[in-house]
Amino acid sequence: MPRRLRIALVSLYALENNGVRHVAASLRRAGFQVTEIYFKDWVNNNFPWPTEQEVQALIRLLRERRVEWVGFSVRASAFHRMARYLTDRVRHALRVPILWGGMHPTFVPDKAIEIADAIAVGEVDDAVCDFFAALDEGRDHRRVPGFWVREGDVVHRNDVAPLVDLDAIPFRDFHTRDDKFHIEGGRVTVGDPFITNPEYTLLASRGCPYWTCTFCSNTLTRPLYDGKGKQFRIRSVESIVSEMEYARELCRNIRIVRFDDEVFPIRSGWIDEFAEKWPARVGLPFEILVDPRMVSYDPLKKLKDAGMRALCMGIQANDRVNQQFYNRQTTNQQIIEAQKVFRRVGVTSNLQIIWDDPVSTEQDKDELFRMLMELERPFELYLFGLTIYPNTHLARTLLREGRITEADIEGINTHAFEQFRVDLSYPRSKEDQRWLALIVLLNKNFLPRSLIWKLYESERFKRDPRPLVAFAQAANLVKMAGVAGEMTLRGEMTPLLIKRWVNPRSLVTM
Ligand code: B12
Repeated sequence: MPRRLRIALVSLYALENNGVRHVAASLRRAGFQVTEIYFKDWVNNNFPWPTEQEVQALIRLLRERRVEWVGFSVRASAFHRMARYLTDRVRHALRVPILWGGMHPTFVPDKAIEIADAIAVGEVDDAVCDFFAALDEGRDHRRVPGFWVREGDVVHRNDVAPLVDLDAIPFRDFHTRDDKFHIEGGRVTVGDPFITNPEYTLLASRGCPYWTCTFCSNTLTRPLYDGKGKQFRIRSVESIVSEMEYARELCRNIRIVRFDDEVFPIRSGWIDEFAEKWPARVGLPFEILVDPRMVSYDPLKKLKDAGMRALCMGIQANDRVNQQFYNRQTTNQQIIEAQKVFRRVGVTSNLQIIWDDPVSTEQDKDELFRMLMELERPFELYLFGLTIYPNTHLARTLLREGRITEADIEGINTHAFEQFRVDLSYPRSKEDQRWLALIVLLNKNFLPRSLIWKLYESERFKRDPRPLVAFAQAANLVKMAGVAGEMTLRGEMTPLLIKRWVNPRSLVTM
């Protein structure tokens, strides 16, 4: 049924934004006129404040499109202040109501509703159509599940909407052209800014089978949906393969597919079907994310034969910190064994570590280093800085124990903008500089392990780690050049990728 209401959805600093594309696709299917706006993109560890030119471009575009409701997708809490600023500017210029959706309003609905006129809490692929249909038909929109609505000082708080059936919602829209815009540096470009990207990202599931990791959003969404059905939902293989057939028609440059699931759904029947249909009907290399607890040879070998090129696995920290602080019941031994499996399967493994936590002792760091030294080479290492998201189990515990204040929590803090990926030149204690330099060096295949042990034992670098850090920076650059070369040969290197990752003020470690 055709609808009159004109809606804009704005993605903040993310050209990918699954959330915006899903909501846009659902609304378009329900007959609404939707304008998708991709407002700026991210650069590793650098999220500059919007310029006046960019704000004006946004306002002009919304005015030209005669938009009646503006929805901001506030995925990460660090964007809270930018979202607030843009909300104020758009509201002042156009006098239209503003809706916020995404993980941030889901994390802190009480704070978000003080700023926006309405917020979406949790998944709303279906509910968003109910919300706007009520408005379109002049019915009461204040009682729609999944939404909170503010009228002056009164807030109407509704329960979350039912979790969606992943096979029933539409694919993210890549076919609409004229309704999509990208704003960057005051320039407005028409069309989907991600359609030419060589990497296509998608989710095979929503939710997480483990959900206990204290730093993660799942410790928060799980209680939100308690008693409301199964939260970890896996798409059918048919739905995934059909999406890829649809996407390949439109995104002509796809070279690699990345599954962004919390963990890839490794279930025996499902993997068999995937391993059969993916190579036959998609045939593109792909990457997945796994947890040490689910690693075994057979399913990974099937995935490798189906085209899996690489996988990511979170190590995070050593046994003690993982178990006591992050509530991840994994062991060092499991991680060592998992890496052996990856080597047997012959798949590239990207192992991830979280640094900058407030509890790891020198002994924990030493144990982590020794465990990493035991891992069978080759492997890639991605170092992340711990970010404390509001309302997570981690934030609540650290606040209760008096180890942090509200100012350390993302939203007021913007850690994700500064040290999302660890940069060796960021100011840290001399001990941490030494550990990080050693960790950066230990997976470089061109450096023998015996050399790393010598560097580790050196008393000189314990006193002054600066030469070691400089050496690690140089080794890191050599590694980066190698990776860039390989990607160029595979046709995966693009100006967008260079812009995002080559931030000379904050070199990413790899
Ligand atoms: C995949 C992913 C990414 C991918 C995104 C790929 C893509 N194609 O979109 C990449 C790697 C790019 C990414 C980047 C970042 N991410 Co991320 N990401 C995720 C992950 C694992 C899934 C997100 C997803 O796609 N979900 C599926 C979609 C459909 O759900 P959704 O986005 O929540 O959208 C639904 C609703 O929220 C709502 N909705 C969303 N927007 C809107 C807007 C309106 C108007 C309405 C009405 C509704 C609505 O409707 C949607 C459909 O139901 C989540 C964890 C999680 N489980 O959510 C973390 C997560 C969202 N990311 C997080 C963070 C911190 C980041 C980064 C800041 C990291 C960084 N420094 O680079 C950036 C931010 C980029 C940005 N500018 O937003 C945190 C945010 C926590 C917080 N409170 O701050 C999360 C929650 C992970 C965590 N640690 O717990 N991320």
